[in-house]
Amino acid sequence: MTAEATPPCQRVAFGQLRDTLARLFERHGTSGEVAAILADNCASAERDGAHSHGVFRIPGYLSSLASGWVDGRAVPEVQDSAPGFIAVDARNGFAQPAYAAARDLLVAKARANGIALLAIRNSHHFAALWPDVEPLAEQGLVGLALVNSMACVVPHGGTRPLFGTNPIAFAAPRDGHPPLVFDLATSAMAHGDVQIAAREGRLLPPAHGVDAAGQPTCDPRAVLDGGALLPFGGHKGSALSMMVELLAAALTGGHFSFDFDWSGHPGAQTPRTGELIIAIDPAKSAGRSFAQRCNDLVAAMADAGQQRQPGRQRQRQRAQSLREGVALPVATWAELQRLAAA
Ligand code: NDP
Ligand code: PYC
Repeated sequence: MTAEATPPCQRVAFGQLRDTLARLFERHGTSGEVAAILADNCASAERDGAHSHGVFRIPGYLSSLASGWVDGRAVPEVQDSAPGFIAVDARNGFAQPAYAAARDLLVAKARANGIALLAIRNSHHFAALWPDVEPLAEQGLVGLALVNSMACVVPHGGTRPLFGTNPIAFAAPRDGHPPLVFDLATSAMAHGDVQIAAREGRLLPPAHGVDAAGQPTCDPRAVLDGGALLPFGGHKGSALSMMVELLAAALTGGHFSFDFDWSGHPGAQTPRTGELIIAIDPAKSAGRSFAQRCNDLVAAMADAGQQRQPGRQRQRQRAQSLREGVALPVATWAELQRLAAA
């Protein structure tokens, strides 16, 4: 396998990228409101260097929209179920507009009660998860989000794919610093990164995937072509992935990663599942300032020799992109502009 040479890049202002993506989504079947939300999400991922969920995902979004599998004009239905529980039916639309429709209520309930849950069902999440929790921490809340996806991960010791790549994202406020955020797939690798490795002609690290016969492989094409990923960390990642299926699907009323059928919609790529978001107000704690204690922990981790805090690389990339523009391959930017005009 020979790796492709890096293509020539150019810098595009974040706002210009976001506006172009908004036009693109709207031209390809979403409402203006949904287009603005998806565009901001996708441009933010590209800005922060989260390449597996930035503009790389655009063909998948458009293919799903064109197939009729997802409704880009869906208007979510918000149900105020209990003092600490909100349920949203995304009505077969994207998860982010469903979240946007209930976000203020989630924050208000978390502040009033100390904790609140937002259970989104009948939704499509095709994006990075950190945008769903980072803004909560910027408002002083602790945020936790879980989403399940499509069956492409073999449970530990199993023989066929069942779980999704099922990410978990967490954000905590810090005193005088940007929030502490992590966002990780519970599979050994995100499915998007397998696709990028295949496109770029790179091998996967050992013990990440199996081929269609269930044999270990480092060939990303073999993983994509009937093979599967493994959970990260053996039985431990597998248990976390199981938890995500239960909380993001069973608790919300969404589909498990293995029980939606998109075979009638050739071209469908966005998983139709669910998402659970939990917001906690640390001001309700009787302890010292949570945000200060978060700083204490980060300092102790650095003191213990940890060189890189989760989320730090993404924040650095964001700062550079906002200063210099978002780096995009010249051909990719031209294609995005073409699609936005088409
Ligand atoms: P990574 O393994 O790249 O990163 C996981 C986390 O670990 C990040 O918070 C990252 O911080 C941090 N990190 C990475 N390397 C180090 C290090 N050396 N030391 C300390 N911290 C580190 O993420 P994944 O590949 O697992 O996931 C990529 C994206 O894919 C996520 O945004 C996820 O939400 C998305 N995804 C979405 C799915 C969906 O269904 N919508 C399904 C699966 C994945 P930093 O950000 O600063 O690099
Ligand atoms: O990268 O694993 C992934 C993924 C699945 C759905 C959206 N992203």
